Amino acid sequence: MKKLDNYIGGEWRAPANKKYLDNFEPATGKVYSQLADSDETDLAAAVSAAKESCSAWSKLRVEERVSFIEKIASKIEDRLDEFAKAESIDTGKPLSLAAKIDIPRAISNFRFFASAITQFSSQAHQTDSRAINYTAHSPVGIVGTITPWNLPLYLLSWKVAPALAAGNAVIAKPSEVTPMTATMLAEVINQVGLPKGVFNLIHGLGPKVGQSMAAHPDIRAISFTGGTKTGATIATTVAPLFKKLSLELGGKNPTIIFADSNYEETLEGVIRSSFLNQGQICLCGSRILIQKEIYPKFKADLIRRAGELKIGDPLEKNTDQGAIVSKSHHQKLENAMERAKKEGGKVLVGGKSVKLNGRCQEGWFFAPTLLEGLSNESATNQEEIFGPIVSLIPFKDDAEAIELANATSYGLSASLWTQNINRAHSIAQALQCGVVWVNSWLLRDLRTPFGGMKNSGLGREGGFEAFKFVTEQKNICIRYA
Ligand code: TXE
Repeated sequence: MKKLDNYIGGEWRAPANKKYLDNFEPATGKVYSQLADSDETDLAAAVSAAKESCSAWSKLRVEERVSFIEKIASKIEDRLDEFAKAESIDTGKPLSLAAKIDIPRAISNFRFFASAITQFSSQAHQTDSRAINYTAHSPVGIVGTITPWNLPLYLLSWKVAPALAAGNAVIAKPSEVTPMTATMLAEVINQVGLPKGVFNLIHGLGPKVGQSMAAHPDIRAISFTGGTKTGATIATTVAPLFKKLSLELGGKNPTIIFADSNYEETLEGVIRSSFLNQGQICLCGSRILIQKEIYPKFKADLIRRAGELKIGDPLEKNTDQGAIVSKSHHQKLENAMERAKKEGGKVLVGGKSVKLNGRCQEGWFFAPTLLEGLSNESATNQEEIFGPIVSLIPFKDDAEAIELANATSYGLSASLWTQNINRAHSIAQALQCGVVWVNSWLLRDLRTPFGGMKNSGLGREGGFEAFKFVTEQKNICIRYA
């Protein structure tokens, strides 16, 4: 069975304790590889390798760093099919999705940040006619990335690329549930000859080696994407160390549909924003707010479309819905369904696990589910479920839509469907969240700031925001006579 080791100081290293964790294929429920169950000894080795390398890396000319990062992008592109298959097997997501979105977006993350760093400039401020100030940006040193299982390579590359481009060394800890493409990224990095110690990969459990990363005083910035509870634990550990922290956490995002929207476009957009990647994307809309005039018709069409989604082997071409990432997450979805029913929710379609035949008979599948009849205050409509379970809620007018949309402790994203431009602007301004899509969803421009408000996170990544996060700013004031 394939063993996934750590990549430290340019070498593949078994964990010091020689312990490994099982890695499951969600579509079959079977163990298919093992990953290092690292602890603080492995982390100490990674920190020491990163420390040795970071000064020389930061002093390279920008074009030299850029050239390495571009090579990483090209090598992933050369192996796109292999990466996509690995991502699909590891996560349970349809192969077609990994091939169309996850891996191409990871490649463009590396390309984008390689190009963006050449445009990153400092500010200068003239003080009357007495002095000039300029702001210098220097890399923080070692950046730790802790990433989740839903978009493994995509989110890892989103953090690693800007950190490397800005001259930092990186210690990356991918989710223990999906370690495969991070290992392949380390292979690629090894092939392109990135100086040893600049990129280090540590596998293992969050509360163990992830926690040690948060607590390590020499890792000066932590970029985390994952659950809100985990984010709070990390924030508590990091606070007295005054390290930089970026938290991209969960959401309970509203999808707001007005009677004046383009009906067919909206229907397809909402099916996508509800169920893409089995609803396991922090940006998925899980509260579907529908204006009363079109509620009965839109509901009927959503039921029809959700029922048409093909649940199947992720490796098959025509599969729309693959497997749920882990047994424990699958159980969490079943528990969420029980709770929804107890709260008085009516199941319109789905609502249960699905058994497949053949290769996938032991896999963890769940039907795309639409619920109605739950108040916005119910736990189902307030707590992140992170799966293919969404709830329909009718609303009367703009004011009620805004009130319902904002009545949650989260504030990550929203999507808004209307053809009235005034309404689009005024509602977008009133929504309490970091990202608003109008007549679209998951349309991305890598230059834009990304992150959430309220319990959805802290700080922004994306574009120059990412560079500001992985660098320290210093103002230099020069007085002249
Ligand atoms: O994520 P965790 P889990 C949400 C979603 C899901 C819930 C829990 O609602 O049901 O979170 O999922 C590492 N110190 N999202 O438990 O634990 C862990 O090893 C340091 C939303 O799988 O947050 C992994 O690498 N690190 C989400 C990463 O944190 C720790 C994506 C994320 O795992 C740690 C995933 C600790 N104490 C889940 N504990 C999104 N925002 O996209 C765990 N980790």
